Amino acid sequence: MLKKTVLQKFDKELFKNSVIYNVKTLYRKTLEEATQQQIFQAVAYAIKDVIVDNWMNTQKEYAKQDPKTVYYLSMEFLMGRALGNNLINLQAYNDVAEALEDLGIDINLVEDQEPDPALGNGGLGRLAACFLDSLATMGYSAYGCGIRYRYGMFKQEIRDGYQIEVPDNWLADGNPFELRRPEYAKEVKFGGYVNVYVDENGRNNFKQEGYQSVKAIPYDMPIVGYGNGIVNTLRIWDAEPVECFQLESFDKGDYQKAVEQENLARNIVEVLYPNDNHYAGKELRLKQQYFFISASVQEAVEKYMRKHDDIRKFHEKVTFQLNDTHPTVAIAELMRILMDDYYLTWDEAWAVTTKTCAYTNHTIMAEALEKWPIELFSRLLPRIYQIVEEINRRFIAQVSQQYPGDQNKIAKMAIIYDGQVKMAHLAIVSGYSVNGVARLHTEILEKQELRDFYEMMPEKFNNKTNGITQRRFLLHGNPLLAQWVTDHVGNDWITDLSKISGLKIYAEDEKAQQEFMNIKYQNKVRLARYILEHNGVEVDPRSIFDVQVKRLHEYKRQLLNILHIMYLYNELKNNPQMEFYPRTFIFGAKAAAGYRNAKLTIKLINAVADVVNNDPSIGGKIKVVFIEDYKVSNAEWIFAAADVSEQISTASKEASGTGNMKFMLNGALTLGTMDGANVEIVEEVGMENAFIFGLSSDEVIRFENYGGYNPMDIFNNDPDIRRVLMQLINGTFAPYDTELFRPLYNSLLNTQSTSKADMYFILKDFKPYAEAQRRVEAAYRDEANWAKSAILNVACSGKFSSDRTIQEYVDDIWHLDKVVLPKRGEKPKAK
Ligand code: GPK
Repeated sequence: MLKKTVLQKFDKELFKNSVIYNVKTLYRKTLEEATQQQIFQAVAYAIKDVIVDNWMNTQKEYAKQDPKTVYYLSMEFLMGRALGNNLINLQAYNDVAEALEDLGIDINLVEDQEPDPALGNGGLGRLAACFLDSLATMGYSAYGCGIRYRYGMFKQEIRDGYQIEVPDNWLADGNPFELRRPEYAKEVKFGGYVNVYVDENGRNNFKQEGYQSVKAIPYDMPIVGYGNGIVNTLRIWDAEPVECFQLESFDKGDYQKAVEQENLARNIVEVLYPNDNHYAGKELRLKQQYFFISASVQEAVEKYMRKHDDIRKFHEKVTFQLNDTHPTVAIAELMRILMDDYYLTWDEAWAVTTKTCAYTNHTIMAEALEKWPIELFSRLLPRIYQIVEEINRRFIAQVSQQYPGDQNKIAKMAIIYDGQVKMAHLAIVSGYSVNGVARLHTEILEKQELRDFYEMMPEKFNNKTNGITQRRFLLHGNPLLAQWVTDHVGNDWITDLSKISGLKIYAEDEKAQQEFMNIKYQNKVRLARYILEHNGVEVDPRSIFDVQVKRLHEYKRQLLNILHIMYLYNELKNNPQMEFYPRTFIFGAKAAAGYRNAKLTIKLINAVADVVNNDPSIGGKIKVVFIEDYKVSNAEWIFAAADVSEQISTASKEASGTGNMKFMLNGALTLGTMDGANVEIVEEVGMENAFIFGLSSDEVIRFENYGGYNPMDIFNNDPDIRRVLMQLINGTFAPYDTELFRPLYNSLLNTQSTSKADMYFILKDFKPYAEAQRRVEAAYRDEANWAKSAILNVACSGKFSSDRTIQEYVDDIWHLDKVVLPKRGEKPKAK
């Protein structure tokens, strides 16, 4: 077993012995006999041993220093693989790679054995993961709190061009990094009714009775800070049935209840809902929300009370950040605990709660807003509902006072209205901070979506432009470029990305340009190999790699991209001699299982790929690749290999985007609309180093407010567009079923029962997009200038580190204390 910490000198022999020992005790095997998976487990346990030392030390130090702690409450943590990242943050990656090589083991193959922990859908869940990395690296006390889904985001297989969802049994081989903590189990109660009893002190006691309960068992995952010995905790909750009844004493009713409770426990953490930016209103989803929130809030309060005596000062040591509205029941749950368990008055409990909870909004898409029917909400969470009703009653009184006689204000702002509980309103009214995730997004919240709330409580509103961790998305994902950056500006960028601006002076340096393009080429070769292995498609690493990877959603407009590819293909067929720089269009995207147009778009991409990739008459100038099962682990390789970053959402719809930042960090040029954080990316790198096109968010919002536009005018007047659209319904890409893509055609041209024609302005932006794509091609032909722009993108990406984002959360919202660990063997300094 390892005895020293990796922060002290890495002991190679000790590590090798530890791996051999683990293979023996875990599997009764020698290294030669062990499978790849078993070697992965043995390596992971050897590293965990090191991490646990640091973990214990960190928690001991936190107990001593008692810093304020943030609980990042989130339904999703899209962590990605842990092993490589942990090694990076322990600053032990190269040493371990060497040690494994001594043993005849390739570290890449070992890393590749780990299933991606995919407890998230996309941007929102990955943001949570980046934030945890930054919090640990910057020395802030933090817990991530979430759900240990038995099945995470589904695995995607493509069969006959269609997406097939395959269950993600990520725990099949066990998760070596987690620790089960049964001593912190909590009971969570659902259903029943609330009775009021007056106790001996004359106080009202609210008791939930006739309920069903579930036992919540926490599993802890270590979150390793970079090079600082700090290890924070991601605490994810599993569900187990409560052991509840003695066999002799149960009658029929007890038996029924026991069975129901067991089913509840079995179902509740079974699977992640695979919806991104979409509210489905399922009862089980609300159960999941209350399940992990009740357990997390109970634990936060208990932990606080173990060391403090005055619950009225809870907010001085604890803050809850609500990652979207999904955890918003935390507000009422905290009120409940403060009043029912600690006997605070309403006003006392409210004073604490409103200084503890803060809310992040991640979207303005109407279909993503959580609005629970009263019937469902009150049946499942009767006590919580009472509390929300009272919050609502008091809030409405306040609105009436401030806007006398304005019924409309109440209709627009009430928390409970029209038979529904509006979770965003609850979060805004009951928290001390409301933030958007990019400047433009926050402005739209203030001026449009949340205007009434902004008017009434402007002091709560603030912007926190998203960020990403450079440790995973450059240092781990792109080791060649990371080394090159370090060679030019030193390695401070790893914990202070602003330092990467030192690269600017190399943008016009011919040698630097050549080195950069060479690294990009090698990364393209690496991705080409992956694509050949996984997709059986051969792509030319000398072509332009033009990439759109993100969840499939109509507002993200993958359809615009593929329609444009169809248009280019038509152009090439018309004129095979035309100037055309070879291009590889790469897509990666999962569609929500029930999202028809999204799934059909995947089929269209693959159908176009089939035709284009196999048409000898275009001489391989266009290749279209749909990468199966886009996930964090292959994303790291994809960003590293990209030349062009497609960020083409309908302006105003993408709250921020974070993939855009990962591409930029890896030296891809943005082809995008003025949406989300693209605005700030362009502000940093300069318009001349990006390709911007299309409607502005103001223009989009104006169209929306004044009845849209008529895509038929474009269809009638533009033969190129008309031809492409006709190809959706004339069998060009589906000769066996000419009606296959009719729904996509209809979405663009025919007003549907629930939506306008071309709601996302694809036809309106089509020609500007095609024109921007021509600029891309022209720019790429000038290799030196392209390299200059690419280097500048890397150099100007400093703002988009999640370290910067977290520091802003700390300064403006959380006010956490920075923790520095004393050097081992040193007495800690007095505070
Ligand atoms: C927003 F509302 C949601 C959601 O349900 N899921 C999700 O991933 C994303 N998001 C936004 O769509 C992105 O623009 C943003 O960068 C990301 O959240 C993180 O803030």
